[in-house]
Order: sequence, then C-alpha cells, then structure tokens
Amino acid sequence: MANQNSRVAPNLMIAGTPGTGKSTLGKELCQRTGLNYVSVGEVAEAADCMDGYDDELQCGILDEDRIIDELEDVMSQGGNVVDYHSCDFFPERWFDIVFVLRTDNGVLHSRLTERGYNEKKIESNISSEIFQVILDEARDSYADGIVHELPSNTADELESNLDQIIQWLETWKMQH
Ligand code: DAT
Repeated sequence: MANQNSRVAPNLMIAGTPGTGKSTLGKELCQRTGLNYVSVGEVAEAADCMDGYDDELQCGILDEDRIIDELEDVMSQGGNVVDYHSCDFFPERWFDIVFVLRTDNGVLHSRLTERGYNEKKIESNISSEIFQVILDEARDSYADGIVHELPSNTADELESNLDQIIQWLETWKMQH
C-alpha cells in the first residue's frame, strides 16, 4: 500500500464548518495547481455511500467505512485536495497536511442564510464554529504540526490562503 513517502504528490485535507469556504478554496487551488479536487459529499452521493438522512439537520448521513473504501485508490496515488467538513474518521496516513477554515460568526451566518439553511441548521453550524469543533477534531486526529487554521472571511484572505498553500506545495516538491 502506498504510504506518505511513496506518493508523487501530496494529499491535502480542507476541513471546516459548512459555509467556511472549503469548496471555493479547494476548487481554485486545483485550478491553479492541477491537483485533483475531491468533494467527499459528491463522491458519497454518486457512489451511494450514504447511510440514511438526518431529518433535524436536513442532510445525508455518511457511511464512513464505505467512503473510505471508495476513496482508497485515488488517495493512494496522491495529488488530491479533499473537501469535507470533518476529517477525524479518515485514515491519518492519507494526508500530508490538513487545513481547517475558520469564519467569523456574522459572516458565516450570512453565508448559511443565503444558502437557505433553516434556523436550526444555521444555529447548529454557528455553535460548532464557535466551539471550534472541527479544529479540535483535526488536532486530535493528526500529527502535531500538520494541522493549520486558516481565516476565511474575505477575498483577500482567500488569496493569501491560496498563496500559502501553493508555497507549501512547492516546498513539498523540493523535499520529495
Ligand atoms: P463550504 O464549501 O465550506 O460549504 P463554500 O466554498 O461553498 O463553503 O463558500 C460559502 C460561500 O462563501 C460562497 O458563497 C462563497 C463564499 N466564500 C467562500 N470563501 C470566501 C472568502 N474567503 N471570502 C468571501 N467569500 C467567501
């Protein structure tokens, strides 16, 4: 099985509360670098890796074992940017670096309202962001030093995040 040292390109995780900008950052990063964008939600829908529906939060429930099986081959090859809100159930060996996007409450509230989420779903996501649930999960699940928090409120922050990640990719390539 391929491990971190045998990959020709790194795998990057982009995690964060819904609405923090994962798909915006992930897609733009892939466009600029040629890396492969993997939306876990879309793969799960297409490959039928869902295990029911959460009526309260109005979203599908992911079958974690099945999505891991589904993604194993592509992740072994490397060169992926994975977009999913949480990241604690993926194999640690998959990722060379993990980014957790963070957004201020007011900004996040506007984005989720615009998305048409109901009040309960908005409140649940805002409270998850306030208590930095995803960031803590990521820190508990991956090695010290590979988890990075990125602010994701403005277009300038998006550009700065892209620059930092592209710089990291260049360093990775020089070292491997
Ligand atoms: P996610 O994939 O985390 O659910 P998204 O990429 O769909 O989030 O972004 C949600 C909305 O916020 C979308 O309208 C684009 C906007 N957005 C994302 N990142 C942003 C940023 N850094 N500055 C301003 N708007 C941003």
